[in-house]
Amino acid sequence: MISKIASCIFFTLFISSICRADDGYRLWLKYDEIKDAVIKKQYTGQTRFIALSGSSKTLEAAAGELQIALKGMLGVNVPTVKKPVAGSSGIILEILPASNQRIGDEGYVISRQSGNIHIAGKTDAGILYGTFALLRQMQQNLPLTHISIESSPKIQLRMLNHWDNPEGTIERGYAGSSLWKWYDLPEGVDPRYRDYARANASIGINGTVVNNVNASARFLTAEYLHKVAALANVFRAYGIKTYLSVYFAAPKTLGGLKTSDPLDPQVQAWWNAKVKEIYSIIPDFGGLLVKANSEGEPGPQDYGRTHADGANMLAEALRPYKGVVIWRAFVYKADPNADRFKAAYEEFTPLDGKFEKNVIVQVKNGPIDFQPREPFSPLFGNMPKTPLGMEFQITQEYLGFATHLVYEAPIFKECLDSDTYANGKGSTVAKVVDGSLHQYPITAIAGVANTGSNRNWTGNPMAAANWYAFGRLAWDHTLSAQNIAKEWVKMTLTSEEQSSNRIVNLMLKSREIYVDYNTPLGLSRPWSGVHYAPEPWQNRSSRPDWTALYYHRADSAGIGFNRTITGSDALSQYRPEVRKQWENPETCPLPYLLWFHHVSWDKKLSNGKSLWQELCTRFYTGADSVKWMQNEWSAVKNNMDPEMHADVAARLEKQQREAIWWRDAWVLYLQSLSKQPLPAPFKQPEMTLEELKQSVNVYLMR
Ligand code: BDP
Repeated sequence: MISKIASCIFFTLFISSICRADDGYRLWLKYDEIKDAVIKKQYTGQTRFIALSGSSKTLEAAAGELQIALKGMLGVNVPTVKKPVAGSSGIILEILPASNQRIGDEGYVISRQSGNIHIAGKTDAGILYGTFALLRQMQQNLPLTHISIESSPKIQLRMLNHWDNPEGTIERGYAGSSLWKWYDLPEGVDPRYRDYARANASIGINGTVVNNVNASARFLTAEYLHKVAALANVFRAYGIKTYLSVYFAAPKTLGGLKTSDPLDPQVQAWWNAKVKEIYSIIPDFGGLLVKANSEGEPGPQDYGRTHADGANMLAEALRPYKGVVIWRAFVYKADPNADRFKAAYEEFTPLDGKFEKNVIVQVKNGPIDFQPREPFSPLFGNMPKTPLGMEFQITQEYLGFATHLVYEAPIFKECLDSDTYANGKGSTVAKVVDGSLHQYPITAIAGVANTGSNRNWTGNPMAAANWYAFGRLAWDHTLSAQNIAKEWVKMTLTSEEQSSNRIVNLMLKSREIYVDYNTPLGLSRPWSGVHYAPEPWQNRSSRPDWTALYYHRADSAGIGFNRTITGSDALSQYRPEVRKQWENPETCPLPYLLWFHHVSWDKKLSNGKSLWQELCTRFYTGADSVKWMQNEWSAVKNNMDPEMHADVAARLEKQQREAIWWRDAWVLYLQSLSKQPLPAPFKQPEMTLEELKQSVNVYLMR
């Protein structure tokens, strides 16, 4: 059934991986032999065959996955058959009638009937997702005897966005170079692409944008479209559609036209022809992602047109093929007097209802830029007539790259669970994004990928949990950060209960610890540069809004950005109920305080400490907590793979040093403004501010 050659390569790669120490390549799809003899015996008796009546690449992928998994976990070769074997128990993959109301098109039902395990879906993709759901149960050694699971994704388009460039680099990528070997493609198809697709399918991701939003027009050439098609040919069987980011000025640069004005008939004709060409090469192409009039990228405003004009032109071209336009709302102008926080709302809310039906506006979770903590973007809840998609960042641009351990599910959840009050209490961001609040006809969620060519995919093995968590939440945003971490740890690191609990706890605390030493109390740091080293003093840049000062506004009086009515009034972009939570500095929750208020150093906070004392406390306890993380990690050493353990331990050691670096940079710099001593029991940093600045300069020089 399964193409022999493909399964052979697949299998060889897989087995050779199993035989070595754990290098992380298998991610959460390890399928190691089950140690518990009772469970193993039970599972073996319950999975003697895999019955599938139909045939398709996707069903073959599902059956193939089961075979590999069962071989790994149980040590048996399970045959695929056309009909259930009488008198024996096995797994039956089956299609449900389209009329079935209980589940969505990609949903699945797993049930036990007459001794067999049925995995049913309305589509082959649904069956594939059900297959991975069953394997997730088995990898956690959960009993199958009364298994009964029904699940459908809450969001339609669940995508990864790769910021990968044609020359193989990745913008904000920290795990090696691009997975896509553009030079070898389309003839050379790395078997790794299939493993990428398997990993994504296992968590329900059904779309991938393969190139950077700062897009090269090269991707629209026939040469590159054929390369992309070769990737799409691999992804298809796993239910994944392929998308491209486009360069808005391509009609000029590539097409030789005099303009890229979206209202120009020649430009429209150029895009129509280009889209037609794309679909002739990739028949199930998903659509186009666009970053326009943002950070120097061209766009419709270059011709006095609106974002809607630009998006609608592409939507027209894609409509005959049922393709979508995903238009990003990440826009802001280089105006030192404006508040970047307000820009996306100001530009996009007037356009609500003006977009074609196959356009989704993709909004970053926060109003600024993937900070360690941001309030939710005020666009959510304020565009009822325009489908808004969520954009999260999985890659750790502001979260310590592949060095710092930050489990991101709490970041994603914090945003999704925020209440916009758009239709009264309970109008969460999640309900905006899943379409239930405004009855959006299309729904989407994207994560900026953290994958790269490193053997373990994500650089830091712990960062794979973020890829995993993104996918699981994209499928079902009601899952908890804790349960997702539990699943991932059990499948990836250790099944030993105590160690697993310890790691989950460490993961759940990691984000708050990072925030404490990096950007406590609502500080942010999207200043220019590599976004790694501390530079709170940075006051010069090619753009005034790319300085540190622009964001933290620290001076001799205090620190923080006044976004109340006496300041930029960004708070007015939220509903009154939301505004009320944040507009009063006396009652504003501390995690958001400096997002909305300029607070004096001596100001007494709700916990009785002065702002200065509280800031210092956060910086110091945050940095100290990394030592706690190290200790926790040491404690699990004997219950997991030694190589992987050592890898993470080394990263934590560096994180510990760098947490102190961040702490000291902030403390020394802010002290030069607050002119206050450090509160007891904290000790003055060893370096002077000048020495610290020098260490950052050296870092940036490399
Ligand atoms: C910022 C990144 C930049 C991206 C931009 C974007 O620093 O590299 O191009 O976002 O999302 O976070 O377009």
